[in-house]
Amino acid sequence: MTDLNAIAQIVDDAAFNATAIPQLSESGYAISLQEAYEVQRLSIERRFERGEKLIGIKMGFTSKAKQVQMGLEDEIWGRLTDKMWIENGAEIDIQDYVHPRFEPELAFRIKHDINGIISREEAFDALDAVAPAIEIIDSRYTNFKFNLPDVVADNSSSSSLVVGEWMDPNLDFRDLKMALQVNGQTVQEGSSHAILGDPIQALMAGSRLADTAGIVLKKDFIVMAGGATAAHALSKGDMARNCVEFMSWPCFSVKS
Ligand code: OOG
Ligand code: MG
Repeated sequence: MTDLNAIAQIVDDAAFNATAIPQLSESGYAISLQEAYEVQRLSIERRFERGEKLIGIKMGFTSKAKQVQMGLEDEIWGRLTDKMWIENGAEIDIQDYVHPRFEPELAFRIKHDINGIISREEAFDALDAVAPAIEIIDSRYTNFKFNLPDVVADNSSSSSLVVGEWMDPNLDFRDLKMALQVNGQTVQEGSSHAILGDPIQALMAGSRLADTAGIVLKKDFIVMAGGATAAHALSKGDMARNCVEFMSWPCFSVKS
């Protein structure tokens, strides 16, 4: 029997110490996708024991651009904790990460509890606000390479999030231009349309998938919709931002 607790400790230690580990699938820990989600749960339990709190969930591989970049097609999700929150405009230290990348996203803030399969109307009904956002992902696996169970066990590469100004959820956010910039230069361009054709679908998918782990999306939880473009690697001294049409431009810098 595979000891899922032991694997949870391996991925959690790697994230905590920002050290790369070999892929589980290549180090004798061949686990199923279902087991990988259990490893994810157990690894986040360890964070809770250190005092972290659940603040929401993130969706992954909700755009073709991300699927193509990583060579994986299935939607995945991960858990977000308060320690992952980076204030808009703040500075991060690359030493706290293995090999961080950033990607342009939208964030949703939940108004009232939702769980399981919900309609588009129910999703909008439960939507308190929408904001432009950046996800900083950081796979704990060497060379940022993994298969589906590997990445899911590693909390779907969740690392940090930066959220811009919260806006009225009635704003039409189906097709907003997004541009990732580093030091004023555009490095990725896309549209929110890339996120499942309509980003509200990411909230619906999040509600459905979180329910498989018994998680209710509660008031004030955040749901990250997934990257609209491929992710871009960060280096010391970078000033990174996500320029979203009709929205504020969340940003952060990387300490030199
Ligand atoms: C997995 C996480 C994917 C997204 O927005 O698609 C993700 C990865 O690419 O490392 O966060
Ligand atoms: Mg993401």
